[in-house]
Amino acid sequence: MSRLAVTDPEIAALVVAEEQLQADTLRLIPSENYVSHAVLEATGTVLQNKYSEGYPGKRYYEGQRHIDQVETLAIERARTLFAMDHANVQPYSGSPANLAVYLAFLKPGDTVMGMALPMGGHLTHGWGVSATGAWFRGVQYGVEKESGRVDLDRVRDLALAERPKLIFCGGTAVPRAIDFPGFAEIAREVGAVLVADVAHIAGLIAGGAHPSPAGHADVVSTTTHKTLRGPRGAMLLSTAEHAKAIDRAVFPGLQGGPHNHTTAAIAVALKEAAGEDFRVYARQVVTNAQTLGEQLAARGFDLVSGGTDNHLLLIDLTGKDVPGKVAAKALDRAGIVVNYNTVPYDTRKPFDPSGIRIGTPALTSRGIPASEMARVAEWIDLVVGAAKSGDEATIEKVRADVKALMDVYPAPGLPVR
Ligand code: DSN
Repeated sequence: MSRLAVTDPEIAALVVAEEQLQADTLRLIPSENYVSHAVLEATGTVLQNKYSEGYPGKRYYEGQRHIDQVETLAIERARTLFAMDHANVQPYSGSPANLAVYLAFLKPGDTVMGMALPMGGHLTHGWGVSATGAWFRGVQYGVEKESGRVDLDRVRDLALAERPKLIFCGGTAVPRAIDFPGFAEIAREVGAVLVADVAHIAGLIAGGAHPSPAGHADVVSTTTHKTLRGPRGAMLLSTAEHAKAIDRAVFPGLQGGPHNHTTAAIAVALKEAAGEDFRVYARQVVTNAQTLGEQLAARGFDLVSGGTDNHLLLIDLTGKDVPGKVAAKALDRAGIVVNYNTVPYDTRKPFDPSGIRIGTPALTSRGIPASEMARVAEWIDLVVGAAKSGDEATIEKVRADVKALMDVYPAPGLPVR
C-alpha cells in the first residue's frame, strides 16, 4: 500500500478505512466473505497487464506461455473440484456468466424458467427488469406460502405447460437445499437444458456440505467470491456435450479478453477449497447458520421455511413490526452488516421490503464458532427492538460489543494493525 499512498493518497485512505470497517464489523451478508492473503496477492499481479482473447493453446495474441498455464490450472482444478467434464473460468461475474448460457442455448423470445426474484431467485433467471426477462420469455416458479419451500410437482406442472428451453434452479435467497435430481427429471421431461446456479453455495458443494449438481445439471453457473472464498469472478461448468457451446458463448459471443489476474486468483481459491481445512470450514458455515437460526427463532424471529440447510437465513420481520430496511440500517449502525430483502409473498416494495437476509460465510472465515451464535442472535434481537423504539444507546452498546468480539477473531486477508 505504500506506493498507492504516495500516488493517490485519497484512494489509499479509503482502502485503509474499508479494511478497518471490514475488521471491526460483523459481516452477515450471505454473498460476502473474506479472501485469503494468497487470493488477494494473485489479484494484484502483473497478469492483469496481458490480453489473452481465446483459450489456452488458441489465442489471438502472442506471449501467452504463462497465461495458458495459469488458465489451464484453474480449469483443471475447477473440473476436479466440482466433478464436471468442462470448465470455463473466464466469465467476468455471475450475471455475464448466466447471459452466456442464454447465448449458448436460446434465441431471443425463447422461454426460460427460473425462480421469481421476490421468491429468492436471481435477476438473470428471466426476471422482467433484467435483459433476460426483456429478451426472453420468462416464466417463474416460487415457493409455497405455508412451507416457504419449492414444490417440485408445481414446478413440473409449470414446465409442462410452458415448455421452457432452459430451466434455472438456485437463487440468492434460498435457505433450503436444492433438489438437483428432482429438477433434472423435470428438465428431461420437457427437453430443457438444466442450469444449476450455485453461486451462493459453491463453497458448500466444494466442501461437501451441500449435495452436488454434478451428474444432474447440464450446466453449473457460479460466482467465485461467495462461499467459495475466491476473487470476484465466475465460472461455467458443463457436461462434455455442451462444452463447445459454452466456450463459444463466453468468447467470442459475449466477452473480450479474460481477466488473467482474476483467473490466477480463482485457481488459488480452488486449490484452497480442495483442502481438508475447507471441508471443515464449509460444514461449520452450515452449523453456524443453523445454530443462529435456532437462536433467532427462540427470540421470536420468523424464518422463511423455518430454518436453513445452508449458509443463509431469510427473516420476515413483519411480526416484529419493523420494516427490513429500518432494521438493516439500525444493524449497520451497530456494526452488524446485513441486507434488507423481500420475503416470499411480500406485501411491501423491493426497495422497502419486509425482511432481512443474513448468512454465516464471512463470520465463519473469522473462525467464530457456533457457541457465539446465541450472542449474535441476542444482538440482532436488541437492535431490531431498538430500531423500533429509537433506542440509539442500545445500538451504540451493541456496536462496542461487536467490535470486542471481532478483535478476538481477526479476519483473514486483512492487515494486522
Ligand atoms: N448480489 C448477489 C447476492 O447478494 O446474492 C447475487 O447476485
